[in-house]
Amino acid sequence: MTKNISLTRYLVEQQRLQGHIPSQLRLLLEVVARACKGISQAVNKGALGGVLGTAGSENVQGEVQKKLDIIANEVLIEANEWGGHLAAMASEEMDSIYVVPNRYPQGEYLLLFDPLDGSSNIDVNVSIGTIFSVLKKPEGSTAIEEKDFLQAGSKQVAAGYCVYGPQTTLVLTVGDGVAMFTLDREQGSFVLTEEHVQIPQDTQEFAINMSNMRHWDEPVTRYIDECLLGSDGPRGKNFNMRWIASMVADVHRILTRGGVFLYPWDKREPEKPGKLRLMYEANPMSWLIEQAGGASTNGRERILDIKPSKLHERVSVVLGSKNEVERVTRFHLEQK
Ligand code: AHM
Ligand code: MG
Repeated sequence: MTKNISLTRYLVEQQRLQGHIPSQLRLLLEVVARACKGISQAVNKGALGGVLGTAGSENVQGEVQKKLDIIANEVLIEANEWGGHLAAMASEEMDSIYVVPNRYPQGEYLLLFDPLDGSSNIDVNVSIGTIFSVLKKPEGSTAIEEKDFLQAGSKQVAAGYCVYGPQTTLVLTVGDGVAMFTLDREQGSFVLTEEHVQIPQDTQEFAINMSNMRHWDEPVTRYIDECLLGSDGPRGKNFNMRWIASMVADVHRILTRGGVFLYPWDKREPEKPGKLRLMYEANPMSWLIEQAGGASTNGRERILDIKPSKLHERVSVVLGSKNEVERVTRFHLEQK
Protein backbone atom coordinates (compact mmCIF):
# COMPACT_ATOMS: atom_id res chain seq x y z
CA MET A 1 0.00 0.00 0.00
CA THR A 2 1.21 3.51 -0.82
CA LYS A 3 2.12 5.58 2.27
CA ASN A 4 -0.50 8.11 3.35
CA ILE A 5 -0.77 10.21 0.19
CA SER A 6 -4.01 12.17 0.26
CA LEU A 7 -6.02 12.92 -2.88
CA THR A 8 -5.01 16.58 -2.46
CA ARG A 9 -1.31 15.71 -2.42
CA TYR A 10 -1.72 13.31 -5.35
CA LEU A 11 -3.38 16.02 -7.44
CA VAL A 12 -0.82 18.68 -6.47
CA GLU A 13 2.01 16.31 -7.41
CA GLN A 14 0.34 15.36 -10.69
CA GLN A 15 -0.02 19.05 -11.45
CA ARG A 16 3.60 19.80 -10.53
CA LEU A 17 5.36 16.77 -11.99
CA GLN A 18 3.26 15.78 -14.96
CA GLY A 19 1.83 19.20 -15.73
CA HIS A 20 -1.47 17.85 -16.98
CA ILE A 21 -3.81 19.01 -14.24
CA PRO A 22 -4.51 22.74 -14.53
CA SER A 23 -5.53 24.44 -11.24
CA GLN A 24 -9.22 24.67 -12.18
CA LEU A 25 -9.35 20.95 -12.91
CA ARG A 26 -7.62 20.16 -9.62
CA LEU A 27 -10.18 22.25 -7.76
CA LEU A 28 -12.98 20.55 -9.68
CA LEU A 29 -11.76 17.07 -8.73
CA GLU A 30 -11.37 18.06 -5.08
CA VAL A 31 -14.90 19.42 -5.04
CA VAL A 32 -16.32 16.28 -6.67
CA ALA A 33 -14.47 14.17 -4.08
CA ARG A 34 -15.91 16.33 -1.27
CA ALA A 35 -19.40 15.90 -2.68
CA CYS A 36 -18.86 12.12 -2.80
CA LYS A 37 -17.92 12.21 0.89
CA GLY A 38 -21.26 13.89 1.60
CA ILE A 39 -23.15 11.31 -0.48
CA SER A 40 -21.24 8.51 1.26
CA GLN A 41 -22.44 9.85 4.63
CA ALA A 42 -26.06 9.94 3.48
CA VAL A 43 -25.75 6.40 2.08
CA ASN A 44 -24.24 5.14 5.35
CA LYS A 45 -27.08 6.56 7.43
CA GLY A 46 -29.63 4.63 5.39
CA ALA A 47 -32.94 4.17 7.19
CA LEU A 48 -31.65 6.24 10.16
CA GLY A 49 -31.30 9.26 7.87
CA GLY A 50 -34.69 8.70 6.22
CA VAL A 51 -32.99 8.48 2.82
CA LEU A 52 -34.29 5.10 1.61
CA GLY A 53 -37.28 4.51 -0.67
CA THR A 54 -38.73 6.27 -3.69
CA ALA A 55 -39.20 10.00 -4.09
CA GLY A 56 -42.49 9.74 -5.98
CA SER A 57 -41.07 11.29 -9.18
CA GLU A 58 -39.64 10.10 -12.51
CA ASN A 59 -36.52 11.21 -14.37
CA VAL A 60 -36.34 12.16 -18.06
CA GLN A 61 -35.91 8.48 -18.93
CA GLY A 62 -39.17 7.54 -17.23
CA GLU A 63 -37.37 5.76 -14.37
CA VAL A 64 -38.74 6.07 -10.84
CA GLN A 65 -36.40 8.27 -8.80
CA LYS A 66 -35.21 7.15 -5.38
CA LYS A 67 -34.75 9.71 -2.60
CA LEU A 68 -30.99 9.16 -2.76
CA ASP A 69 -30.94 9.80 -6.54
CA ILE A 70 -32.27 13.28 -5.82
CA ILE A 71 -30.15 13.92 -2.72
CA ALA A 72 -26.95 12.90 -4.54
CA ASN A 73 -27.84 15.09 -7.51
CA GLU A 74 -28.39 18.11 -5.24
CA VAL A 75 -25.17 17.51 -3.30
CA LEU A 76 -23.16 17.47 -6.55
CA ILE A 77 -24.77 20.62 -7.91
CA GLU A 78 -24.50 22.61 -4.68
CA ALA A 79 -20.86 21.62 -4.20
CA ASN A 80 -19.85 22.49 -7.76
CA GLU A 81 -21.78 25.57 -8.82
CA TRP A 82 -19.98 28.33 -6.89
CA GLY A 83 -16.26 27.47 -7.23
CA GLY A 84 -15.65 29.17 -10.58
CA HIS A 85 -14.27 25.98 -12.17
CA LEU A 86 -17.38 24.97 -14.12
CA ALA A 87 -19.43 26.39 -16.96
CA ALA A 88 -22.25 23.85 -16.72
CA MET A 89 -23.29 20.40 -15.52
CA ALA A 90 -25.40 17.56 -16.90
CA SER A 91 -26.87 14.70 -14.94
CA GLU A 92 -28.68 11.45 -15.62
CA GLU A 93 -31.34 12.74 -13.22
CA MET A 94 -31.98 16.11 -14.93
CA ASP A 95 -33.86 16.69 -18.19
CA SER A 96 -31.51 19.37 -19.48
CA ILE A 97 -28.16 20.92 -18.69
CA TYR A 98 -27.58 23.07 -15.59
CA VAL A 99 -25.69 26.25 -16.49
CA VAL A 100 -23.78 27.85 -13.60
CA PRO A 101 -25.89 30.83 -12.44
CA ASN A 102 -24.72 34.37 -13.30
CA ARG A 103 -23.98 35.21 -9.66
CA TYR A 104 -20.96 32.87 -9.82
CA PRO A 105 -17.91 33.08 -12.09
CA GLN A 106 -17.91 30.72 -15.08
CA GLY A 107 -15.10 28.21 -15.45
CA GLU A 108 -13.69 26.24 -18.37
CA TYR A 109 -15.07 22.80 -17.62
CA LEU A 110 -18.24 20.78 -18.10
CA LEU A 111 -19.13 18.14 -15.52
CA LEU A 112 -21.39 15.16 -16.26
CA PHE A 113 -22.56 12.63 -13.69
CA ASP A 114 -24.74 9.74 -12.76
CA PRO A 115 -25.24 10.89 -9.15
CA LEU A 116 -26.33 7.51 -7.77
CA ASP A 117 -25.66 4.54 -9.98
CA GLY A 118 -27.23 1.19 -9.16
CA SER A 119 -30.40 2.72 -7.73
CA SER A 120 -32.11 -0.68 -7.45
CA ASN A 121 -29.50 -1.61 -4.82
CA ILE A 122 -30.01 1.37 -2.48
CA ASP A 123 -32.72 -0.13 -0.32
CA VAL A 124 -31.09 -3.57 -0.09
CA ASN A 125 -27.73 -2.32 1.26
CA VAL A 126 -25.65 -3.41 -1.75
CA SER A 127 -22.84 -1.29 -3.25
CA ILE A 128 -23.86 1.78 -5.26
CA GLY A 129 -21.85 4.72 -6.55
CA THR A 130 -21.39 8.06 -8.28
CA ILE A 131 -19.90 8.19 -11.80
CA PHE A 132 -18.47 11.39 -13.29
CA SER A 133 -16.90 12.66 -16.49
CA VAL A 134 -15.19 16.00 -17.19
CA LEU A 135 -15.02 17.74 -20.58
CA LYS A 136 -13.60 21.09 -21.61
CA LYS A 137 -15.97 23.81 -22.70
CA PRO A 138 -15.48 24.24 -26.47
CA GLU A 139 -13.25 27.18 -27.44
CA GLY A 140 -15.14 30.41 -28.00
CA SER A 141 -18.41 29.12 -26.60
CA THR A 142 -19.98 31.73 -24.31
CA ALA A 143 -23.63 30.83 -23.72
CA ILE A 144 -23.37 27.11 -22.97
CA GLU A 145 -25.86 24.89 -24.75
CA GLU A 146 -26.52 21.16 -24.80
CA LYS A 147 -24.57 20.77 -28.05
CA ASP A 148 -21.38 21.87 -26.22
CA PHE A 149 -21.59 18.64 -24.21
CA LEU A 150 -21.88 16.41 -27.29
CA GLN A 151 -18.19 15.49 -27.46
CA ALA A 152 -16.78 12.00 -27.95
CA GLY A 153 -15.50 10.23 -24.82
CA SER A 154 -11.94 10.50 -26.16
CA LYS A 155 -12.17 14.23 -25.32
CA GLN A 156 -12.61 13.63 -21.59
CA VAL A 157 -9.98 15.34 -19.42
CA ALA A 158 -10.88 13.45 -16.23
CA ALA A 159 -13.21 10.60 -15.33
CA GLY A 160 -13.94 8.50 -12.30
CA TYR A 161 -16.38 7.02 -9.88
CA CYS A 162 -16.86 6.65 -6.17
CA VAL A 163 -18.19 3.30 -4.94
CA TYR A 164 -20.11 3.26 -1.65
CA GLY A 165 -19.52 -0.29 -0.48
CA PRO A 166 -17.86 -1.93 2.53
CA GLN A 167 -15.31 0.82 1.87
CA THR A 168 -15.88 4.11 0.07
CA THR A 169 -13.38 4.17 -2.79
CA LEU A 170 -12.74 6.92 -5.31
CA VAL A 171 -11.25 5.79 -8.63
CA LEU A 172 -9.80 8.41 -10.94
CA THR A 173 -8.03 8.98 -14.23
CA VAL A 174 -6.72 12.20 -15.70
CA GLY A 175 -5.19 10.34 -18.64
CA ASP A 176 -2.12 9.04 -16.85
CA GLY A 177 -3.28 5.65 -15.57
CA VAL A 178 -5.83 4.82 -12.91
CA ALA A 179 -5.47 5.56 -9.19
CA MET A 180 -7.69 4.41 -6.30
CA PHE A 181 -8.27 6.30 -3.05
CA THR A 182 -9.95 4.88 0.03
CA LEU A 183 -11.94 7.18 2.31
CA ASP A 184 -10.34 7.36 5.76
CA ARG A 185 -13.40 8.17 7.85
CA GLU A 186 -11.41 9.31 10.91
CA GLN A 187 -9.28 11.73 8.87
CA GLY A 188 -12.15 12.63 6.56
CA SER A 189 -9.87 12.37 3.52
CA PHE A 190 -9.31 10.10 0.55
CA VAL A 191 -5.96 8.28 0.78
CA LEU A 192 -4.14 6.76 -2.20
CA THR A 193 -4.33 2.97 -1.90
CA GLU A 194 -3.58 1.77 -5.46
CA GLU A 195 -1.72 3.34 -8.35
CA HIS A 196 -1.13 2.30 -11.98
CA VAL A 197 -4.06 -0.14 -11.86
CA GLN A 198 -3.82 -2.80 -14.60
CA ILE A 199 -6.44 -5.32 -15.72
CA PRO A 200 -5.30 -8.80 -16.82
CA GLN A 201 -5.83 -9.31 -20.58
CA ASP A 202 -7.56 -12.67 -20.05
CA THR A 203 -10.21 -13.65 -17.58
CA GLN A 204 -12.51 -16.46 -16.48
CA GLU A 205 -15.26 -14.22 -15.15
CA PHE A 206 -18.13 -12.55 -16.99
CA ALA A 207 -20.88 -10.19 -15.83
CA ILE A 208 -24.21 -10.00 -17.64
CA ASN A 209 -27.86 -10.05 -16.59
CA MET A 210 -28.65 -13.66 -17.61
CA SER A 211 -32.40 -13.14 -17.22
CA ASN A 212 -32.33 -11.27 -20.55
CA MET A 213 -30.79 -14.25 -22.39
CA ARG A 214 -33.81 -14.90 -24.62
CA HIS A 215 -33.67 -11.30 -25.87
CA TRP A 216 -29.96 -11.21 -26.79
CA ASP A 217 -28.51 -10.81 -30.24
CA GLU A 218 -26.72 -13.82 -31.78
CA PRO A 219 -23.08 -12.67 -31.11
CA VAL A 220 -23.80 -12.25 -27.39
CA THR A 221 -25.49 -15.67 -27.18
CA ARG A 222 -22.53 -17.20 -29.05
CA TYR A 223 -20.02 -15.69 -26.61
CA ILE A 224 -21.87 -16.60 -23.41
CA ASP A 225 -22.71 -20.13 -24.70
CA GLU A 226 -18.99 -20.72 -25.20
CA CYS A 227 -18.22 -19.51 -21.68
CA LEU A 228 -20.93 -21.77 -20.22
CA LEU A 229 -19.47 -24.85 -21.94
CA GLY A 230 -16.42 -24.32 -19.73
CA SER A 231 -13.43 -26.62 -20.08
CA ASP A 232 -15.42 -28.97 -22.38
CA GLY A 233 -16.00 -26.21 -24.95
CA PRO A 234 -13.85 -24.16 -27.36
CA ARG A 235 -12.54 -21.93 -24.54
CA GLY A 236 -10.99 -24.88 -22.71
CA LYS A 237 -11.52 -23.24 -19.31
CA ASN A 238 -14.32 -22.76 -16.81
CA PHE A 239 -15.97 -19.37 -16.32
CA ASN A 240 -17.47 -17.84 -13.21
CA MET A 241 -20.34 -15.30 -13.32
CA ARG A 242 -21.06 -12.18 -11.22
CA TRP A 243 -23.84 -9.60 -11.64
CA ILE A 244 -24.24 -6.93 -8.98
CA ALA A 245 -26.62 -4.67 -10.97
CA SER A 246 -24.54 -1.62 -10.00
CA MET A 247 -22.22 -0.77 -12.86
CA VAL A 248 -19.83 0.93 -10.43
CA ALA A 249 -19.50 -2.24 -8.35
CA ASP A 250 -19.17 -4.51 -11.40
CA VAL A 251 -16.54 -2.24 -12.98
CA HIS A 252 -14.73 -1.93 -9.66
CA ARG A 253 -14.43 -5.71 -9.46
CA ILE A 254 -13.07 -5.78 -13.02
CA LEU A 255 -10.51 -3.06 -12.27
CA THR A 256 -9.49 -5.04 -9.20
CA ARG A 257 -9.17 -8.55 -10.64
CA GLY A 258 -10.20 -8.55 -14.32
CA GLY A 259 -13.35 -9.79 -16.00
CA VAL A 260 -15.73 -8.76 -18.75
CA PHE A 261 -18.94 -6.75 -18.34
CA LEU A 262 -21.74 -6.75 -20.92
CA TYR A 263 -24.93 -4.74 -21.05
CA PRO A 264 -25.77 -5.33 -24.71
CA TRP A 265 -28.54 -4.14 -26.97
CA ASP A 266 -31.41 -6.60 -26.81
CA LYS A 267 -34.79 -7.25 -28.41
CA ARG A 268 -36.87 -5.95 -25.50
CA GLU A 269 -36.56 -2.39 -26.79
CA PRO A 270 -35.08 -2.79 -30.30
CA GLU A 271 -35.20 0.94 -31.06
CA LYS A 272 -32.87 1.75 -28.12
CA PRO A 273 -29.13 1.10 -28.65
CA GLY A 274 -28.84 -0.26 -25.08
CA LYS A 275 -29.79 0.47 -21.48
CA LEU A 276 -26.75 2.32 -20.18
CA ARG A 277 -26.11 5.99 -20.81
CA LEU A 278 -23.18 6.94 -23.05
CA MET A 279 -22.20 10.20 -21.41
CA TYR A 280 -22.75 9.47 -17.70
CA GLU A 281 -21.85 5.79 -17.51
CA ALA A 282 -20.19 4.28 -20.60
CA ASN A 283 -17.71 7.07 -21.43
CA PRO A 284 -16.13 7.54 -17.98
CA MET A 285 -16.02 3.78 -17.34
CA SER A 286 -14.57 3.08 -20.80
CA TRP A 287 -11.76 5.57 -20.28
CA LEU A 288 -10.90 4.12 -16.87
CA ILE A 289 -10.88 0.61 -18.32
CA GLU A 290 -8.67 1.63 -21.27
CA GLN A 291 -6.32 3.48 -18.94
CA ALA A 292 -5.95 0.23 -17.01
CA GLY A 293 -5.02 -1.72 -20.16
CA GLY A 294 -8.52 -3.06 -20.90
CA ALA A 295 -10.87 -2.39 -23.81
CA SER A 296 -14.42 -1.11 -24.26
CA THR A 297 -16.71 -1.28 -27.30
CA ASN A 298 -20.40 -1.19 -28.13
CA GLY A 299 -19.89 -4.59 -29.81
CA ARG A 300 -18.68 -3.00 -33.03
CA GLU A 301 -16.74 0.17 -32.33
CA ARG A 302 -14.72 1.75 -29.56
CA ILE A 303 -17.09 3.55 -27.19
CA LEU A 304 -14.73 6.51 -26.76
CA ASP A 305 -14.95 7.19 -30.53
CA ILE A 306 -18.75 7.55 -30.57
CA LYS A 307 -19.89 11.11 -31.28
CA PRO A 308 -23.02 11.61 -29.14
CA SER A 309 -26.10 13.02 -30.84
CA LYS A 310 -27.99 13.77 -27.63
CA LEU A 311 -27.27 14.20 -23.94
CA HIS A 312 -29.14 11.16 -22.64
CA GLU A 313 -28.01 8.86 -25.45
CA ARG A 314 -27.90 5.15 -24.63
CA VAL A 315 -25.35 2.61 -25.76
CA SER A 316 -24.55 -1.09 -25.77
CA VAL A 317 -21.53 -1.81 -23.54
CA VAL A 318 -18.84 -4.52 -23.59
CA LEU A 319 -15.84 -3.69 -21.40
CA GLY A 320 -13.04 -5.23 -19.38
CA SER A 321 -10.19 -7.66 -20.05
CA LYS A 322 -8.87 -6.89 -23.52
CA ASN A 323 -8.88 -10.35 -25.13
CA GLU A 324 -12.46 -11.05 -24.06
CA VAL A 325 -13.75 -7.68 -25.31
CA GLU A 326 -11.96 -8.28 -28.62
CA ARG A 327 -13.60 -11.71 -28.90
CA VAL A 328 -17.12 -10.35 -28.31
CA THR A 329 -16.43 -7.52 -30.78
CA ARG A 330 -15.15 -9.97 -33.40
CA PHE A 331 -18.32 -12.05 -33.02
CA HIS A 332 -20.40 -8.94 -33.72
CA LEU A 333 -18.34 -8.01 -36.76
CA GLU A 334 -18.63 -11.58 -38.10
CA GLN A 335 -22.42 -11.52 -37.73
CA LYS A 336 -24.21 -12.15 -41.00
P1 AHM B 1 -29.28 3.40 -12.81
O1 AHM B 1 -28.26 4.40 -13.26
O2 AHM B 1 -30.67 3.89 -12.97
O3 AHM B 1 -29.00 2.85 -11.45
O4 AHM B 1 -29.21 2.15 -13.87
C1 AHM B 1 -27.98 1.64 -14.30
C2 AHM B 1 -27.74 0.27 -13.69
C3 AHM B 1 -26.31 -0.15 -13.81
O5 AHM B 1 -25.60 0.28 -12.69
C4 AHM B 1 -26.39 -1.64 -13.87
O6 AHM B 1 -25.31 -2.23 -14.57
C5 AHM B 1 -27.69 -1.88 -14.59
O7 AHM B 1 -28.47 -0.69 -14.41
C6 AHM B 1 -28.47 -3.04 -14.05
O8 AHM B 1 -29.58 -3.25 -14.83
P2 AHM B 1 -30.57 -4.51 -14.64
O9 AHM B 1 -31.38 -4.20 -13.42
O10 AHM B 1 -31.36 -4.51 -15.91
O11 AHM B 1 -29.73 -5.73 -14.47
MG1 MG C 1 -26.53 4.59 -13.61
